[in-house]
Parts: sequence; C-alpha cells; structure tokens
Amino acid sequence: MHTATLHGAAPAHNRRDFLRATAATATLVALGAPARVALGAAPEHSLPALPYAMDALDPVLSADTLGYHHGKHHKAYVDNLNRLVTGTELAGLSLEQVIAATAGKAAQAAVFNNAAQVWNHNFYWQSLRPQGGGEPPAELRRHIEASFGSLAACKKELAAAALSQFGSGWAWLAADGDRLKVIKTGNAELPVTLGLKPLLAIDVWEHAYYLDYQNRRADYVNAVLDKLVNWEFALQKLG
Ligand code: MN3
Repeated sequence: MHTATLHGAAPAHNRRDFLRATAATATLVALGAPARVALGAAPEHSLPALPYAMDALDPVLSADTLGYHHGKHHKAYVDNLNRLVTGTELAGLSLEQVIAATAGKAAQAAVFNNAAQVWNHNFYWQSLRPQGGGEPPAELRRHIEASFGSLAACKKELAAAALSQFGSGWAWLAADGDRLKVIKTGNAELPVTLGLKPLLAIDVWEHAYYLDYQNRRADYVNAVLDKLVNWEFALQKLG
C-alpha cells in the first residue's frame, strides 16, 4: 500500500514540474529570449585555462580555492555572458567591445557585470604566479619609486585599498599616463572604464579567500602581495 502511494504520487509530481518548466519556457519565448545557443554555434566567450596548475599557488591559495574560483565563479560569469549576448546586437563582439558598449548603461548592467568579471578574472589569474612577490624588475621598480617613493609604500597602499574596499570588489595597480596609482573598484568595475591602464588586480570578493582565510582579508591580501604577485606581468602590461 505504501509503495503504491509512492508510485501513484510520482507521476503527479513530475507532471507539475513539467508544467512549470513548460510555462517558464513559454515565458522566455514570449520575451524573445533565446532558448539556447544555436545548434553547432561555438559559444562567443570562453573560460581561459589557468596559467599554472590548480595547486601551484598552494599554500597561499589552495587548490580548493582555485577550483571553485576558476571552475565555478569565473566559469559562471563566462556562461552567463554567453547566455546574455547570444542573439543580441552584442553577439560577435570581443570581450573588450562588450564592456565598452555596456559600461554605464543601467539597462545593460547584467551584461556589463558578467563581461567585466570575465575580464577581471582573466587579468587576476595573470597577476599571480607561483613563487611570486619579492623584488619587481628594475624598470618597474623605478616607476614604483617615482610614483610611491618606495616598493613598501606601494604595497602598503595596495593593501590599504584592498582592505578598505567595502564589500565585493577589486584593488588595482594601474598606470595613469607615466604615473602609477592604486585604485579600488566595487563589484565588477574596472580601471579601463576610468581611463586607466591596469597593471595588477587583487580580487577581494569573499570567494577569492574565504575557504583559506575565512574573514581574514588582510592575511589573504598580504600573502598575495608577499608571495604571489606577478611583477613581471605588471611590467609587461606597463609596456
Ligand atoms: Mn573572483
């Protein structure tokens, strides 16, 4: 009797789910949203592989943190962006073009946020490297000393920006013409929309450090600056 009840209940439950799913699909079609990517079409934007092994930044950042951060968070931004641009006038544009076309437009906030977060994470992974930190190359050090007085002052300003960013966001080393400066941005905002050239990014969203450092953002930021930051990449970006 018990088994019969379960068997009897299951189809009704499935039918309800089916009706709900059908109604949702009908709503999407009515709104003109693409139900799925056209058959055979490659997604517009892709998730770049990490520039090092998943465990290469351990113990500063664990393989667990990189697995979630790259494989779930970064990937979700890529997937959301592809879903949002497919079938729109933004399809076929490069990531940078999508960001430029949507920045500051309230109606395009979802596209901008996902596109900018894809770009920011692409940049963040390159801002780190195994056995990073330490001394910048001489040419970058000269620029740092001219702008901040010393490497220590530059790192202190980067840490202060990362710690004082209220809620989710980013701390950046950026170039404003010949001058280097430290800025912080909220959520997905990025230096290029402010007319600055980004050199290094530090992700201060909680997903970047919570598995390894819980609420200790300062420990995460200082460990990144001392042990992972990729000064060679910053010099390359300075050009
Ligand atoms: Mn992140």
